[in-house]
Amino acid sequence: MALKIYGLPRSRAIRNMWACEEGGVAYELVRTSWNDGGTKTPEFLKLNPNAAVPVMDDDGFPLFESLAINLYIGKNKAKGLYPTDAKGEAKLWQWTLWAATELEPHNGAYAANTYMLAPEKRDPAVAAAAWTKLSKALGVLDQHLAAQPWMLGGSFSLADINVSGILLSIYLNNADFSAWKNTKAWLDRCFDRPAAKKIIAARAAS
Ligand SMILES: N[C@@H](CCC(=O)N[C@@H](CS)C(=O)NCC(=O)O)C(=O)O
Repeated sequence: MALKIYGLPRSRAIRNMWACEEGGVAYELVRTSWNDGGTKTPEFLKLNPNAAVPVMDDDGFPLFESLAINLYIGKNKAKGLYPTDAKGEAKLWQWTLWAATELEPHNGAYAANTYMLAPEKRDPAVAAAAWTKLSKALGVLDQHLAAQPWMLGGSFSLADINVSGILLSIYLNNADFSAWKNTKAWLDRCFDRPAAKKIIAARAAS
């Protein structure tokens, strides 16, 4: 049975779709929205009591949190995305947790108050404060990427998906990354990959 991903291409489920596409993993996207009560049904809440997408169901094994799902897919299902040595694995965890804590909250606040919320609900001051905090993290990322083309060194890995996947939405909505040349070039490289183009097309079509 194909691995099931509950969510929509215009949600964090896109990170899991990307990992599956990159790693040659067969999956079924079970289209589920939080806007129509889809995440509040008793069946859904058994899979994810947080009433949020994505959630994965691998033949009866449920897992929530988009980046944890990617770590599971990368380690157990995908080909060529997960480091084969303990130190590489630790660096993947480091960057994944960094992305979840240092990027995700500021990225979300910036996106919500720049283009996601209805115009009358956006607060430019919150957007500006979020961008300032995001800038600090982007500076760290830029310095890291000055020395190597991909997050873990010479080749693309799950770390690239987990970090760049968080920035995908603001990238597609014209956030200005010009102050971070290495990061901008890396984002261009990440999102120009065939698997990334496929999920970006699915997002645009949805
Ligand atoms: N930390 C969670 C966040 C999940 C999340 O907030 N998902 C959004 C869609 S991208 C959602 O389902 N929100 C439910 C709601 O707003 O009611 C993850 O990365 O999976």
